[in-house]
Amino acid sequence: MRKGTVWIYFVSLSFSSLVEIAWQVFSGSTDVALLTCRQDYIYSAVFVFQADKQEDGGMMKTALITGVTGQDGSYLAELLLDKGYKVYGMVRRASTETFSRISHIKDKIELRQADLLDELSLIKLLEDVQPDEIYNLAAMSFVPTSWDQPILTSEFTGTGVVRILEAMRRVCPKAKLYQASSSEMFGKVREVPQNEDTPFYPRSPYGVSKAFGHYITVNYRESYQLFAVSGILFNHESPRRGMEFVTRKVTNGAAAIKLGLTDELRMGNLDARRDWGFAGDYVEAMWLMLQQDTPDDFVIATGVDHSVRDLVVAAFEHVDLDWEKHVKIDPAFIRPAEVDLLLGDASKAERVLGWTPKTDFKGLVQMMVDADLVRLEALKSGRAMIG
Ligand code: G4F
Repeated sequence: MRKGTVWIYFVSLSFSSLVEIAWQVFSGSTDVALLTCRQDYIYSAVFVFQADKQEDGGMMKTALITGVTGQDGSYLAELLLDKGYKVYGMVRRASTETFSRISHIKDKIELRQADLLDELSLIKLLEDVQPDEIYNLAAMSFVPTSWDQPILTSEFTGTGVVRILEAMRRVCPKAKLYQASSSEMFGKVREVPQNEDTPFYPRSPYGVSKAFGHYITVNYRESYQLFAVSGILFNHESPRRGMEFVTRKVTNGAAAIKLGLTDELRMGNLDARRDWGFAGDYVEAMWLMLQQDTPDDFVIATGVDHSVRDLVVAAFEHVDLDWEKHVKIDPAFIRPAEVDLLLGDASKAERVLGWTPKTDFKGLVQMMVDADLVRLEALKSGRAMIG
């Protein structure tokens, strides 16, 4: 449904005025819904529909983001607001929900409660919001936790996708849906680098659940002709990354040691290799996927891999510390099954979407260490801390 304002005018019109209005309607400069006639004049109730417009004169689009409080959700909400979207964020009614990442834009977006575990809540949400674009970013996203809570992970990260697709099919089949798929689906990789045709071999309940979410998105696209796409994003990080993920753990650790707040950083497997990019760059690719004429899936990556050890070296070097004096290996952080190497080939995204990453590995690590230094310095000196 189009969004906008309906203006109602009661006027008497001559025949020539009526012709003028009719011309405007057919030329698309306005929408007039109803005219009624009486005697030799035409007494008209004119319903004029004025569609919401963006600053550039285009139609204002409505987007719904699930997982809006997360790293990607917050960057995507900023991007869509900049582009003139009306942005709705779906939040769960959970006592652990944190709003710190969107506190700076909370007045500009509308938060609505619904839950990927509750189909009816999703149907009601889509009926209320009538989105043009849906970005399904919500998931249980920390890989180690998926071994502790495999069933809950499969409900949120896997079955949750079919719930939102089913709600979209019933309520707004003309909307466009972005599904956040993950390079974790490649797991024990079948080829290097990985592209859209590389077979999956997930190595965790999280990866298995994401593979289900990916395939059900493709299946609904092919079965019901929905505009539903899957973005296979490789690891993407930022100063808003959760502390449990390896990049943030390392940048926060290096900053804390530099400031004398601690002396040690306990780590797991330093040999694992990842293709790390900046989350702010990657949300642009999500948006571009929904601006295409035909739905398709894309790998989003930098095409450069580094080891966890490289990450540690880069972070500690940035604050002039010798990492070997501070980093200890702790078996508690070794996973039951490891993904040794992820390296993406995003050439299709470059060719079709015109997307390339803007931030390299060194720039990303330095940005994150610097942000942690600022935050921890404020904490150390007793000033208020957010994030
Ligand atoms: O930062 P991580 O926890 O990310 P992981 O497992 O690659 O998953 C992330 O990226 C995926 C995209 O490929 C997303 F789908 C997913 O939601 C998440 O965002 O771990 C990266 C690597 C692993 O090999 C891990 O074993 O770092 C290794 N590592 C070594 N020591 C550690 C640690 N990881 C964590 N979290 N903590 C450590 O102490």
